Amino acid sequence: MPDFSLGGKTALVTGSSRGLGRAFATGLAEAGAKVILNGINPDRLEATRAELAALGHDVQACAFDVTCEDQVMAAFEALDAQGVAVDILVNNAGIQHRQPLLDLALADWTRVLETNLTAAFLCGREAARRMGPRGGGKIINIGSLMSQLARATVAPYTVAKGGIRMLTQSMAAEWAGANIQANAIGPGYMITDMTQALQEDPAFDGFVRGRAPAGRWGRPEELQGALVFLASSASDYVNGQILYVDGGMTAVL
Ligand code: GCO
Ligand code: CA
Repeated sequence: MPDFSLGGKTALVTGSSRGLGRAFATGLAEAGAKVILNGINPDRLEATRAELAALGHDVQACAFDVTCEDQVMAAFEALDAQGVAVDILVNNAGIQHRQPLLDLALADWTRVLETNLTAAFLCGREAARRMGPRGGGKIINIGSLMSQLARATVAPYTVAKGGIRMLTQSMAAEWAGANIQANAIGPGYMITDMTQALQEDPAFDGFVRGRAPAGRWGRPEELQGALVFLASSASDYVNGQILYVDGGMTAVL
């Protein structure tokens, strides 16, 4: 039996006050990890921290903006000062902006790229600078179906998520020798606030059900098994991969 336990490990999950990030944080905590929650809204973050703590999980909140280099560096330095070492980093923070390319403003393009891609570089770099000297670690970047496939109206998100796939491969190329495994999860269409408008659109809902061999949307908890695998020593020889958890959607036309 390989070791899937995360006991004694500390995980930082960016963008974890709600949505998929919250499910990721919960899954890691259930597997035994101490979890550092992150978000930019301190009140929402504290509310989530209190809820997960009430379930008996070992959680701590760390509010910072993942797109701001100074804040990312300061957050890691603050964790250093507390003696908290991040063994597992989940680069989850993300936003969506749906608009046709012809109408897209540069500011929206940039905002989506910074949040969904540049932030993973910044947090990954700070985490890896510390993991290497300590003997290794795990980085899990959150991709998307759009790491592989495009659809109209979500170009900046698609570009960022495609970039996540290649950032993951670059991290593996550069950091495998330091015993850091960097992999990605590519969630399919999941039931979260971010996809609420899509779920409520009968045409889009029908598209998802028809297009996914599973015939349904995914639930955030259905990503937890893949995450725990990629965060545990069971995946120590898996590096630079993206694991699609999408009800089979990327497997078929
Ligand atoms: C969209 C969605 C995406 C998807 C997801 C699929 O507009 O296509 O909002 O965020 O839900 O990333 O993997
Ligand atoms: Ca919802």
